[in-house]
Amino acid sequence: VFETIAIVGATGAVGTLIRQMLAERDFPYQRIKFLASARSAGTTVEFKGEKHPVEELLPDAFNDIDLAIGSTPDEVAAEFCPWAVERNCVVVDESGYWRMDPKVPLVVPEINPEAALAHQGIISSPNCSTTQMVLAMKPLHDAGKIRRVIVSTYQATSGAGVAGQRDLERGSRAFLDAEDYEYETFAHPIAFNLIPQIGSHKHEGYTSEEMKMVYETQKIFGDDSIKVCPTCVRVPVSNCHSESILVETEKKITVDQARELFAATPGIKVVDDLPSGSYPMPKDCAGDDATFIGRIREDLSCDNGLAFWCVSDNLRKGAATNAVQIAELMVKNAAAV
Ligand code: 2RA
Repeated sequence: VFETIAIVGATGAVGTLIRQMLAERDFPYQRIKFLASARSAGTTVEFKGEKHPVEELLPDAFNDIDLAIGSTPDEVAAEFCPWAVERNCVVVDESGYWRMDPKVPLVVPEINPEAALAHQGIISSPNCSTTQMVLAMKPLHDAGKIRRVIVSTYQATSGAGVAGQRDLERGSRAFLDAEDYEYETFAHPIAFNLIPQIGSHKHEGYTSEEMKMVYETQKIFGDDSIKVCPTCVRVPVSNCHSESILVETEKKITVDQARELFAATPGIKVVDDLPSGSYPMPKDCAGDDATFIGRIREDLSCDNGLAFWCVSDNLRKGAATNAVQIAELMVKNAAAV
């Protein structure tokens, strides 16, 4: 339905996954373009077994593009999305820049697909730590209305890009060899350490990453009464964010009910058998589009509380997969008009 599509930021880690997914999922299009910064323009990328030129991200590149999927730094998205919209190109944007703009829907297709219909040219995909949490919250909210969430994240270095992963690998080697290592990405060593700060100070002692989890959750559910208290921590894991989540609901949900509700939710896989040591771990979830849930139990500290553990590949459902799913939704919506 969209004749010409484009990937903006086609050479980055998420852009590379988006390319793979469009090919794997047989995304419909007649022409495809790959755009990136001047630094990457002139190089080539692989797509469906062929090499394609990378074009420079300039306003006129959007003249003939109908749908773009963007994964770029915020400041790049701030600039290129209006170029696209002015030229009647719909953008699915993976950056953080537009997410809280009231004119921009923030969409997780399993939760609020209808929000995408009201777009004015830009549709945002949430931050990775939010996406896996809201997906886990969705069936519990539908069944018992969530009042409050307390979440602690264990976020992988891939969330800080390829340089973040490189820092973990090289920093670990240097640590073991008792050598010095200058970190490129992190303000403190990530090897053999935890860093309880992701992003900058944003609001009353909370970081920007933490406040994303508050604001984006309320926007996606369209419900400002859901209270979220997050602590976001960078951990020495290369890929897949993990989250310890406690939810308090208005109506009681038992552990068995919660397990059934999670299992019946598209996009969620339950791995939950403590006696046999079976629960989601980053090493097992990387490369999968699902959000994994385990360690489901009652919160012993309140009446209507549930506690669980949630792991998801932050580059997939937390980024590329959700963006491609939104693009698929746009194709379906356009076909239905
Ligand atoms: C991180 N959530 O993990 C960020 C990436 N968007 O740093």
